[in-house]
Amino acid sequence: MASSRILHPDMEDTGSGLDYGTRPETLLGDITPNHRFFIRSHAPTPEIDPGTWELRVEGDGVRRATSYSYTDIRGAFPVVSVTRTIECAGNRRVLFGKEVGQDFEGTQWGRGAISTAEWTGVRLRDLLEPAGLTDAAVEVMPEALDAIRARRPLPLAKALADDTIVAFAMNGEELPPDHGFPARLVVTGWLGAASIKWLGRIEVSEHALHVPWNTEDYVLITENRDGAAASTSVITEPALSTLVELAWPAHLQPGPHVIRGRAFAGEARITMVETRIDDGPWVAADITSPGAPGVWARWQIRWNADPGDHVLRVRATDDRGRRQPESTPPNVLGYMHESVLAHPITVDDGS
Ligand SMILES: Nc1nc2c(c(=O)[nH]1)N[C@H]1C(S)=C(S)[C@@H](COP(=O)(O)O)O[C@H]1N2
Ligand SMILES: [Mo]
Repeated sequence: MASSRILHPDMEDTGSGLDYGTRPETLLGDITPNHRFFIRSHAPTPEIDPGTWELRVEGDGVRRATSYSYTDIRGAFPVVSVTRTIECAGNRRVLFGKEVGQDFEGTQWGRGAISTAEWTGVRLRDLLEPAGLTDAAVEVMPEALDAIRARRPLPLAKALADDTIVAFAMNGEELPPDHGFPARLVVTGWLGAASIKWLGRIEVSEHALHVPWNTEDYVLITENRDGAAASTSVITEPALSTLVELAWPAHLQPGPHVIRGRAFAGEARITMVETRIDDGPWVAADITSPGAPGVWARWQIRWNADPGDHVLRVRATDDRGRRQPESTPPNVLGYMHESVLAHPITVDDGS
């Protein structure tokens, strides 16, 4: 639906025709404005009439199939607003490929598949409750109205969490078509693929559900040396990561600078961010907004830049004691890149 696309022209174009990244150097506040929030869509944005739209809750895990109109979603349940970061599991795939000397298929993301919004909507559990969960219900699967019927199950506990919401607004505006109008799921601290857009149906199941997005896509597949699949695991949380709010590569004038960035730890909390310039020591950055589980933290450093070519490395630590590693073991689909990045910065000679 190109007519309603609100995308800023400076977005990172991945070349897929559907997917656009947020340029880190354009970030200003905690929130990513709607027109710069990254877009990851596997099929074109469906045109949905809110007047006839309905959201069905059904499956063997509920006692009564139930259906809600757009008016019900907007007006019949307590409304909550939560600020949450969404990151695609494939973020940094191009940089991952360079690290391991491999071309990964899939959306060619640089650093742009991560953004943060204040989402407003209703709790998923408030929509499930009137349908009457059975004692044996184990999974809840949101399903989309797009051409691929995008869907991915959540364990019951995550579906019932306080901050798992069906959002109808984003940063104080009606949800834009590309981000899931009329309603999308927002799942805190999990990979973007859990946050299904253009909701049409929610299946509650008494058994585990197997769909493309937890069997073929959004799974970590590792291979033996002979190319045979060695293991497959379903991705839930995204990688521990940081980004620098500069272009890649960056060009700066010599002299004092404040370099800013973000760090994200999925369901965990960032506790420390360290930076290192060239072969210098690791130095703790100032954490200027502490983030929270599901929300990126912000950090900054002062740097007096000398002319020449430099490399800025940044690594985050979270409250589970994880720290970003120097390298990431490859997986077939190039997900979950978590290595410390060597950000190239050229400082002009000032003449
Ligand atoms: N219906 C539907 N929901 C979807 C997708 C999709 O293609 N179709 N993409 C998922 C993926 S992989 C990501 S990373 C997020 C991206 O959300 P955004 O486009 O609002 O940034 O949406 C998720 N929800
Ligand atoms: Mo994604």
